[in-house]
Amino acid sequence: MSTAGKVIKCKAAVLWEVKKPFSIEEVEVAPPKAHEVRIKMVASGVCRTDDHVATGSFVTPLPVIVGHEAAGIVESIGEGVTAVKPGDKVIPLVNPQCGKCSVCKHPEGNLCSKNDLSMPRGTMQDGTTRFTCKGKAINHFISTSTFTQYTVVDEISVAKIDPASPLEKVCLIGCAFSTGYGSAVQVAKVTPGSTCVVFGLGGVGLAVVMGCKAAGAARIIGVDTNKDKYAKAKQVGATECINPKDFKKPIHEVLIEMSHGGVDFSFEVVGRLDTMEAALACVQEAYGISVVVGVPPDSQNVSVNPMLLLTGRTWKGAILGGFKCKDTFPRLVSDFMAKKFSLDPLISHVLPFEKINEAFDLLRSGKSIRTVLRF
Ligand code: COD
Ligand code: ZN
Ligand code: ZN
Repeated sequence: MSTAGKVIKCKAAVLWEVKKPFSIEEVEVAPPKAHEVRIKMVASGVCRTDDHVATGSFVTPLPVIVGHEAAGIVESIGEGVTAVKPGDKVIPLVNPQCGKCSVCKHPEGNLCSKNDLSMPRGTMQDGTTRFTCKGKAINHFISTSTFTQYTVVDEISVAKIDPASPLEKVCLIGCAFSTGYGSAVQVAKVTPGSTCVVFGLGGVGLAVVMGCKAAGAARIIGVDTNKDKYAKAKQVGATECINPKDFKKPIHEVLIEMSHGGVDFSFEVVGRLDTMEAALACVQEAYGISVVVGVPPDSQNVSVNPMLLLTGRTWKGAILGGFKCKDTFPRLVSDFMAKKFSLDPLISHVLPFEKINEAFDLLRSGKSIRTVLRF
């Protein structure tokens, strides 16, 4: 029996309060309104940004259904939807692409003015929610909300992908993979034969290494304080790995020496101010490019000597690898299907959706790279 046009009762992980576990509840998911799409979830990765909501360091209206790195199948569509139809495989988009705002029309930049990231409202574009639990409206999260068997997103926040793609893998294209890979190929625009440095070899850092390799970098130096991260980094393309604790000199000086005058590209994928400064200082002074990928601690500033920039360095950053997601995600899925890169190195655990709190324990203890929840 078709569920189109009807309220769907299903299970979702609701975060009622910060610093509390997720609670698996029965929720009601309203049918999609005009220009909206209801999606049956198949797989969702667990990202640190979801945890930042749970700990209270990313503020978005509560109660909420978080989760944003996912893939699923369109269950039904609202009036006027043309981009997808029921049965299509899709990835929900943290960064919508309305196609009309100044950012969408600009060749660079991807933070569409319709995003719910910069000042989260926790709703659909029309300002209302589609989730109800125990008679209470439950908020959406950054245009996606994927820790639920069914979600509703705006048409501008969904990308149709290859019908043959394995959703339990390509869900990572929704965040971790694209964030890292895009930082190398789209934001830094790494060039063949170049020398790159990646600070932080977690899941996102590994995806940066993959991007540097795909772009043809000759040398990819991984920097991490945890030696256990080196084997996997080398497996995906790092040519050498170093530990700042092994040197008396500041790490940027070590890197300048190793590269005979400064590296071509550096990436900060830790989320610390001192590594951001080191990443900027280690690039070649006249043409080096440094990209901030990690989210810095709330309300803290770096202190940088402007001379570092005056000589010619470029300092940049971007959300989700700078990709215009609606245009790019289908292409990334095709590249994955064509075996241009593998997502397996990023997936350390696969768990049933109901074990979501276990997945967060794995993340917090540093035991997982990415856990994929299956529905
Ligand atoms: N020097 C070098 N490495 C260090 C240091 C240090 N001083 N301190 C810690 N590290 C290492 C850790 O050992 C670890 O290996 C790595 O840094 C960090 O990895 P993880 O696993 O904690 O984190 P990731 O890879 O999942 O990524 C987290 C980011 C730090 C990148 C985080 O800020 C983020 O997810 N940013 C993405 C921003 C974005 O675009 N978001 C879009 C929507 S979510
Ligand atoms: Zn836009
Ligand atoms: Zn994320």
